[in-house]
Amino acid sequence: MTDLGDVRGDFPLLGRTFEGRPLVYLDSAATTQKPHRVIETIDRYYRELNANVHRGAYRLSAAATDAYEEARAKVARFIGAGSPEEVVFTRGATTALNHVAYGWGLHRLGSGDRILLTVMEHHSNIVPWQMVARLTGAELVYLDVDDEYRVDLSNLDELLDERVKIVSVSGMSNVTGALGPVAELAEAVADTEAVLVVDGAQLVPHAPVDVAALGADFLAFSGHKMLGPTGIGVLWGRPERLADLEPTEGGGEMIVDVTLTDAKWAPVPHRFEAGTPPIAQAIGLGAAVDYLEDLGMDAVRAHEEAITAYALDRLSEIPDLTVYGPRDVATRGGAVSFELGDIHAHDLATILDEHGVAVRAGHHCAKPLMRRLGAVATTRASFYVYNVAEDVDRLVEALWKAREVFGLD
Ligand code: C6P
Repeated sequence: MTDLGDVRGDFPLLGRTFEGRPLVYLDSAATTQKPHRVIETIDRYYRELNANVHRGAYRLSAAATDAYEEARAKVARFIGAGSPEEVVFTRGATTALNHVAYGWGLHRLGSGDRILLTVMEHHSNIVPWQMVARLTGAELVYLDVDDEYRVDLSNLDELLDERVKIVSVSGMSNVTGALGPVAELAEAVADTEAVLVVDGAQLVPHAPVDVAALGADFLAFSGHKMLGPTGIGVLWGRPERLADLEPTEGGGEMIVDVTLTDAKWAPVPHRFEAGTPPIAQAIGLGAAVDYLEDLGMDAVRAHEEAITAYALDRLSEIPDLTVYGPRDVATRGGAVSFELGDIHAHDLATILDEHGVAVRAGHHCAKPLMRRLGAVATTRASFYVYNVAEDVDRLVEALWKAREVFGLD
């Protein structure tokens, strides 16, 4: 199935059993498991390196600062950024998107302006824009999805007029798995005044991303969805965009001078990192990036296509099962949402859990998309580097059991 080899042994949690059954972890779109290398890096940081960064005049603090800045450089290299200064550490993708909404949108939008989104977005790429629209009088407009669950670009020319100042799109849906039309939007936006923001929370962990070729102005993603710890994420921005972005949080670390009435911002990216940053988490993310680079992101993507194709095939054997997502694996990632007859998504997830299969159920923080799909809730299996064909087989077996339990036969 894969060029990755069997990496499961690198992930201690995957050795857990539930009532004698080995865990089948199919919720990596929510958060991924962590390899030894990440866990050990964080452990070592607290044992050997712990000190605050950018402050202390002593060697331990200098070493912690070096490790923190080295993690920034690793992330920059991983996404093809021109320099580490293009990488802002945040709490996660959500915080990164809020930085752009409040640091860019709030200062530039006004009544008559528009923000163009898609109905496929996660709440993190809708709600901050709604909040800023409320404050500025700007209006939200949306691209729809088509019958294949892809963003429908047929009325893009009509919607993308001079009123649109921000376009923000997901690189990959956490519900349907559909890839977002980033390249198409980048091309369209290039002729306008609008900036393009990409929510890369699901894209960056699962496919090679090169910001030099992406055509975006800003890219947001989360460390915990790419084998790193929670509490760390990234906002990448083009240097000229970051230079014009306003900080949204004030405090220590983000200034070069403060008087009783005024403050002068520190250079980018530090002006966006007020307060003590998530040091151990950033260093842990650096270790996750090392691990993914060793696997190779092309191989990660190839594995995802293979396991998703296998899952879609096997799921098609089950009567009454509806998959909400594209069939062609070249146009999608490994988040597979489905409904089984009229079984409620949560009931189904509970039965799957009884068989050791961990999946997510609900609206997946994408209520507008769920409404558009006509589903109140779906059950979602999502795959990552450590999933193997047997995991899919266990899911399918458990779904047959669920059919029995709910009398679907
Ligand atoms: N989706 C899921 O189970 P944070 O919570 O900041 O790390 O990531 C937010 C986010 C933004 N965009 C997309 C496309 C996402 O999938 C997520 C997180 C998780 O699908 C939790 S709701």
